[in-house]
Amino acid sequence: MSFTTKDVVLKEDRPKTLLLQKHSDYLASYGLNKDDYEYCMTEYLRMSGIYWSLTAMELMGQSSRMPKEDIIEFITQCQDSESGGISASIGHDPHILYTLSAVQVLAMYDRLDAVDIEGIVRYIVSLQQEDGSFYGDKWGEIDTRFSFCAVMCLSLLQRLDAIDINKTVEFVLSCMNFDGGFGSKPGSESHAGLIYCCVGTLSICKRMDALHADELAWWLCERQLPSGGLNGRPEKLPDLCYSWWVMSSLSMLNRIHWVDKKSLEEFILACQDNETGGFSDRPGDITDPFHTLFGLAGLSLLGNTSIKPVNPTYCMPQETIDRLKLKPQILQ
Ligand code: GRG
Ligand code: ZN
Repeated sequence: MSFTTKDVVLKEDRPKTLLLQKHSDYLASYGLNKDDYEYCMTEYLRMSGIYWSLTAMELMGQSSRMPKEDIIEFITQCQDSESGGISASIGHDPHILYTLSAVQVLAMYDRLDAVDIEGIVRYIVSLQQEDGSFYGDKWGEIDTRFSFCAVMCLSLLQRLDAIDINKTVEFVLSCMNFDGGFGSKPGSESHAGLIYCCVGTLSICKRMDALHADELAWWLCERQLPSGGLNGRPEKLPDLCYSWWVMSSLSMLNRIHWVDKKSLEEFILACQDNETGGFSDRPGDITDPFHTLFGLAGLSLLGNTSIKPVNPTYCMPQETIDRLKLKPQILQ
């Protein structure tokens, strides 16, 4: 029996420079044809799609190419007047994931006044449980992703005081594993995406001291594979989005230098499509706005100066976080 590492091999003819103009054109035209198959199939996550595209455009200094007034009008139509929550598309059920995406978009546009803020606060408060955890919506699934959405959303609204922060932190810490990582609920396997959510929650709640920083950063930097790319847990293939989930976590832990930045940058650049524009999960795959945001945001964390600085906790431009006077904690 042999133990082979699951990885990809970067081809010699891969993109090696950043194709900014192509990415801006790709995102500007995404969704212009409302009958497009892929656009129709992603209606159930439209609000997050808008957040991924707008944030990527902001980081490239190209957000004026997005239809601002249409987006704000769409968001107001997605707020449910009864619960106060926001849905992914008009007529869908509200969910904390899309409520967060909508608030992030409005915060970037400095237009939080466009929605009923008290309604959003009421919605998030209604989702917190006795043990400090959060439901994602009225159907009652619990996940540490939803704890992160709750605190990020309320902090952007300057209303963190509305929930029980001590219990929120206590629940997240009950999901910490022996390896220093976190899963989706107590006892669940460590996964880089959920580590980002839990570290992000502690960053916003200013409780980073509760982490086992060295063990956790060690587990995170072990996600790097020979191709330079990162996987989300052991024995898995690399995927560009982990350049965000892993690197943002290491950045909050102030240990970004624990990975080989140069080979990671090469992997990220290799995930660009030099014909269509945009980034994909792995070199040669089809591009999408989700991986396009995390490719650009990952490069920003690595110090690429042709992209604006991104905040590692919020995955939003640092200038927005500064304007809102938010100070998420970074380990010193
Ligand atoms: C503000 C950026 C931002 C996010 C909001 C929703 C959310 C908070 C975070 C999601 C974190 C998460 C769970 C990311 C993981 C996404 C992903 C690639 C899941 C795939 O998991 P598997 O098990 O794939 O299908 P692997 O890579 O393990 O094979
Ligand atoms: Zn991915």
